[in-house]
Amino acid sequence: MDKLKIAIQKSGRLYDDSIKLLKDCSIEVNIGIDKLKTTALNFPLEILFLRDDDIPQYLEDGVADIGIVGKNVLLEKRKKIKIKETLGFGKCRLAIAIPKSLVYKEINDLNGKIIATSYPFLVREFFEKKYIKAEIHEISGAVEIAPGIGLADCICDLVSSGSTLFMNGLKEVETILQSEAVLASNLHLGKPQNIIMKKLLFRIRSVKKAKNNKYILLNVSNEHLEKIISHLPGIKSLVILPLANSKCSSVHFVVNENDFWGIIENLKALGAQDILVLPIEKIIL
Ligand code: PRT
Ligand code: ZN
Repeated sequence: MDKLKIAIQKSGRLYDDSIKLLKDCSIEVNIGIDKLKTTALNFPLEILFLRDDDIPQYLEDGVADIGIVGKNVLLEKRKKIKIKETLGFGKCRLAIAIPKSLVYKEINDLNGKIIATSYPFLVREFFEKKYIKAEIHEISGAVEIAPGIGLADCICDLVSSGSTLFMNGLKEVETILQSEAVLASNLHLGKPQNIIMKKLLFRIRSVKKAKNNKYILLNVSNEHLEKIISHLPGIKSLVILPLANSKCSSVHFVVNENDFWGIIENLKALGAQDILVLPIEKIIL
């Protein structure tokens, strides 16, 4: 049977969320001890476990058909592959940081500096765009200690909470890239692989959409019903049902996570009662 080969990180920050994404898509995976590759039990998918830095090359070469990798790695490696979907996890930013004690007014302050990074291509590209002339030192790990040991004046590295920079006496001054995990694909997928990828993308999008939404059920006395409805503009899938108590109705709708608290506070003030908030597993569009 035709299968789609997906590359995911063998271990590290993207591993758990990548496995969870497959699980949320109802794809069952048995992970053995050697963990080099495995086959999904109920979907035509073969899973290859690789170092994240190697995934773009394997995608370009067609060793894997699709892969989950940080946008930062994907853009740094400059392989001929295509981003199919952003995945909403592994969020971080690629940022330039300098010692806290230094005064920083503008980007020109970076002229003539030595910068340590594991992302030489993205840093060079950024400096060229900004007409900055700086010396780039490529190093592969523990970039944050470079200024402290006199290896560089400043660094460019991934930041999420900012605590690594803080602990090393550094401050963020420029953001080069906002990054998150993406699903990328080989440019020349075979027809069967393309069909399977589309099925997988359909599931991923349904899971993503569901994560950003909540299902709300509330009760309201009929005298407040009009007002409640008028405060739900643009809400799709609005359902109004009579209750056994004929003076009250039940109102059901789906709301985006970002609008959730604002809408609920308003509705409560307008007389909504017994508000139930339910997570949605999938939204099939
Ligand atoms: O072994 P392999 O090569 O596969 O893994 P790796 O060690 O190269 O990568 P890994 O697992 O550390 O990161 C994988 C991906 O996770 C990265 O390519 C990013 O896309 C994403 N990601 C998200 C991060 C971070 N957040 C992150 N904070 N990757 C690294 N960091 C590091 C950063 O380099 C710095 O050392 O965490 C530190 C900063 O974190 P804060 O929270 O202190 O700011
Ligand atoms: Zn890596």
